[in-house]
Amino acid sequence: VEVLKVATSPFEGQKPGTSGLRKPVPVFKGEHYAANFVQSTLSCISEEERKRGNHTVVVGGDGRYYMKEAVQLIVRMCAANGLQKVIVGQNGIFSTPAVSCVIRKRSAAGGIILTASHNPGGPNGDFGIKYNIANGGPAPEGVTNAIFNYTKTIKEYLICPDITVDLASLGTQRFEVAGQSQPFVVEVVDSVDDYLQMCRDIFDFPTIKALLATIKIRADAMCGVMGPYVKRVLCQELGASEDAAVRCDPKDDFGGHHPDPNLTYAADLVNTMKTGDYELGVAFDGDGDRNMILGRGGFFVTPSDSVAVIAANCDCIPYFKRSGGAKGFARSMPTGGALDRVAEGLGVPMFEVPTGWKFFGNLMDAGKLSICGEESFGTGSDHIREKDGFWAVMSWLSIMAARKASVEEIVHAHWAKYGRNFFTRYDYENVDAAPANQMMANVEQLITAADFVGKEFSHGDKTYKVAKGDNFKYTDPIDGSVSTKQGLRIVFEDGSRVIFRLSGTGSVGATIRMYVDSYETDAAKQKLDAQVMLKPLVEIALKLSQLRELTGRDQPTVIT
Ligand code: VG1
Ligand code: CO
Repeated sequence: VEVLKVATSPFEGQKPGTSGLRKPVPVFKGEHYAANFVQSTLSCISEEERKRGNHTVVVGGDGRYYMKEAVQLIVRMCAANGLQKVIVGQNGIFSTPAVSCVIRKRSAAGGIILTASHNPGGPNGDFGIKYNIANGGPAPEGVTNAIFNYTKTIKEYLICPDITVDLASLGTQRFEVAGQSQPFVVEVVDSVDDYLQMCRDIFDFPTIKALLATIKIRADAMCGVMGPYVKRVLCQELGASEDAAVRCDPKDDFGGHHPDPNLTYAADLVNTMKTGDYELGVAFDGDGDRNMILGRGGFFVTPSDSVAVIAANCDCIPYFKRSGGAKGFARSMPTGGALDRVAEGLGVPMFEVPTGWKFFGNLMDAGKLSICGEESFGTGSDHIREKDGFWAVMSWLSIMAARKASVEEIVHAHWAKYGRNFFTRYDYENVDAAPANQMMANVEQLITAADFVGKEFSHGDKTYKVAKGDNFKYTDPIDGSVSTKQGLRIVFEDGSRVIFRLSGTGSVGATIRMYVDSYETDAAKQKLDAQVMLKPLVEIALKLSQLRELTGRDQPTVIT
């Protein structure tokens, strides 16, 4: 096949956000739009990285609308750009954690993941392209900045338009590319196999299987990529009952819903759990890196608690037991502080990084981090370099089996031992950008003013005194790289925190996130409702930011 050089010109705004480039499908479908970004990505893989990575790139995505076209485009461009091999999931399907797993297992140079995660899909939904590096993790900022800079000056891209891959058939397809000494190889692999093998190494299947013979689980894939993984691993391998798998047929528009595992968008699961028929309810996002954990009756485990519970009980998981326990824990800055208490209790080092999984990778590669999480339903470990929804579920099953306890009992025992961090996040989606930016600017000015520390804020009978206000700045302890402006943070003297951030995963307008975290040792108060407990701080935060006044939004779109 011939290699074609296509003339193009830059598009504005091809800057990868918190997790790749995400835009509405019609934007990606525009002439040259996706090709420009793919060329910029491929051009940023150095000769040395290609060599070390066996000239191989892994490609796959969450099944959303436009994914198959994008896979063909990427294969054509990889061939034209001198890569020797592409490994792609059958029908283009790979969960995000599966791509991370396959990159590592096959020692590839990197991977290209086609997903906009929890954003809705379909012809008018979102699409996304994300590059992961050889360690299996999201490209760090140095790489995403290089890609962005390339998109600003791109003049041409390389493509082999005559290559079309049969994505349905497992096995190897070869293409002779003009001017290249070796054939270009595309290997279509089963979407689940490598991931399943990895799970076998991490967890004890017989133990989990025995547990699932006695309790019922309900797993909602929200019509995203996780359907095949749930059916194969949870049902076929581990014997979960037939009615365990719900919405497990991937749809390119996710059935018209937000494939986002939280109390709002996975309300069906919550209602099913309220029947009391199931001991464990779990949901995943479109690309399978997020998870929600519910106990019988719909008992909700906040993600900040979930990672803390897994960390505290990691001796129930063979992968950690083998290596003599955890090396370190980490959470993103806005995530509730429950994990910090566990780190303290176990004498394990603790790290706080900016929002986004890419910041955990260096610590893991350096052998300093084993278990980490984000409040945004992301939980994971150093078995791969992405958050991993299914891993979180398997971890919970392992703990339930070892402790012989229910989800609720495990969480209550955890609070009794470590105290409880109450946590909530308010999302204001699709706000006009101007007032959102104005609000952030105002808050930053207020909280970084010289007289802010020591100020007191009251609501009802609660008063909080400011200990610190800043715009979070992170220096990577491994490579020294600095990331600034990672969220406006107000810390009060009792350790309670209020944080404001603008989302970096939306595709239109602005999304404001407001996070509130507060620690409670009083056992009598630990079982109270988080919204009730955090009400004073929420009101203080809304008032000092003037969020309602500036955005015109009385209520958030989503509360978690
Ligand atoms: C959000 C979450 C963040 C997460 C990111 C990617 O980012 O807050 O914690 O890492 O999504 O997750 P933002 O910038 O919108 O707050 V996923 O599952 O969308 O890849
Ligand atoms: Co996701």
